Amino acid sequence: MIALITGATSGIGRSCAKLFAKNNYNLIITGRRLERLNELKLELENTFNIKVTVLNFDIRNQAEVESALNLLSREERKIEVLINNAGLAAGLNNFQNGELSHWEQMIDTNVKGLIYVSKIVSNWMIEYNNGQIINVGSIAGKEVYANGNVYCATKHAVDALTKAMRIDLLPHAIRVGAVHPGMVETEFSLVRFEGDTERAKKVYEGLTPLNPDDVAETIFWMTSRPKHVNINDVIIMPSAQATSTVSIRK
Ligand code: NDP
Ligand code: 8X3
Repeated sequence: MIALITGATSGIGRSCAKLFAKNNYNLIITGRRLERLNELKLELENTFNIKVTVLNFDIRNQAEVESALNLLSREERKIEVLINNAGLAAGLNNFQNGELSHWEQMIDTNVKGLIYVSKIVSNWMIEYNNGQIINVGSIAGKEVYANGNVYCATKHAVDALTKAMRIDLLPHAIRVGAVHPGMVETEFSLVRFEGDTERAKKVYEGLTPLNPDDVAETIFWMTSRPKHVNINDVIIMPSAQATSTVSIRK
């Protein structure tokens, strides 16, 4: 069994890599930080008796995505599970003051990157008449919150794409679903606030956020259902968070 996980250098993607490795999947892991990918490969291959293939690319660059995926052997292309996880939020500004470069980065990563990878991998899945795709959306793909504008739009697009892919891939027995988390403590806020650790810490102050393993376990559960069962959609929130903007803090 092979799982391809995008954005495995950190957070939810890294947790998925560990959990799927523990469950005997061979892995294809991707990201821009090559050193982290190689460290993870070494750790997982030494701990579990599995094979890990590292693909180092910027998901925003279609040519890079294509040539990296084309490096995979015929055997490695038999991907059973694709986890479209790579993504980010950049900034938290109202629309009128938003930065175009942030918006482009989010659209190019969260939407276009997901499309580039999925187009290639879904065609391999069609060839083998087998496969499951899990998209990592967000509660921001279900609700819009103040200053979330373009990040929310990209995650609404992930929600729409999940539904569209499920319809189009139905004749090929490819299952498609999404997981939409609320607050998860990863490098997400550090990235969003461009390395401002104090501001990032404040996001999770006074409540217990999800941890990346909580989300990985949900994704693994979705992929370990029997073949006749597809989990279309899961929203997973910290117990202390009711909506994007309503949470209870001590
Ligand atoms: P992290 O910042 O910890 O991880 C993000 C991952 O995405 C990294 O592995 C990063 O790899 C990869 N990535 C980002 N940009 C690119 C790029 N241009 N090319 C290739 N890979 C890229 O955040 P999370 O684990 O929290 O985020 C994972 C997903 O979960 C995202 O889609 C995010 O939107 C979503 N999410 C997160 C929530 C949260 O509160 N944390 C809540 C809801 C959804 P590298 O930098 O090495 O390229
Ligand atoms: C990340 C969760 O609420 O910060 O997708 O948008 S939120």
